[in-house]
Amino acid sequence: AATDGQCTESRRQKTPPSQTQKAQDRLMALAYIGLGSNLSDTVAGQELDSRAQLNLAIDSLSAHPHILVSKRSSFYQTPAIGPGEQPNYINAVAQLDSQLAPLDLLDPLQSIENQQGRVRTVRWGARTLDLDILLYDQLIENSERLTVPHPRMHERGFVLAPLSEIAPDLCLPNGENIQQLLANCSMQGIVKL
Ligand code: A4P
Ligand code: MG
Repeated sequence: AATDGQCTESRRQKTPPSQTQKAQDRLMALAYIGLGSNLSDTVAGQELDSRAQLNLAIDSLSAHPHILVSKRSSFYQTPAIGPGEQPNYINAVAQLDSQLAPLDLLDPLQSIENQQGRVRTVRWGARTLDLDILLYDQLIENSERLTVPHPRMHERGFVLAPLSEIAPDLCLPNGENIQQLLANCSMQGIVKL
């Protein structure tokens, strides 16, 4: 449907790929979460590198009673965008099926960030774990706590590469399709692991 770079129909997947107890037959929203880390941290006495941070975050999301992690991308090593010298990031994207309303989904994401030693100092500074809601169905929201779609996702290779891996036909609410965005953004320094 997307030959001219625009999307004419929503490609929202109505049935999650694996029907678990959690999914049952309630109405599910499909959300995409961006995961990023460029610092190690010590969690419960164990030193976790960036990959381990992302794995632990995905495990914590899966353990939530109202979240089903239905897809996850590969990990990507990406050069940091932000101030000063920073280590490379590890980035990934997960697809979630959930009945949680957008702000109710943000709460567990922020508590997982906090559990994993997230300290907020400078904007775009190095971090142990960042969990962003990239998309929530075809919702457009601009409120104090939440902007969806994520306002910078369309220009960032570290988001678009893993997102297109798990959702190659995805359309944004403004009609842009992911292949078009991907073709127009820089992949310099991004390595699929
Ligand atoms: N918030 C608003 N919308 C959202 C959303 N869609 N998802 C609010 C999550 N949170 C959202 O977030 C600040 C506030 O944004 C939250 O309280 C929430 O209510 P934060 O995580 O504390 O701050 P941040 O992530 O430093 O800010 P920001 O502006 O979201 O940063 P970005 O744009 O996400 O950039 N380079 C590489 N290679 N890889 C990365 O992953 N990430 C960043 C962060 C910079 N450079 C990077 C990467
Ligand atoms: Mg964030």
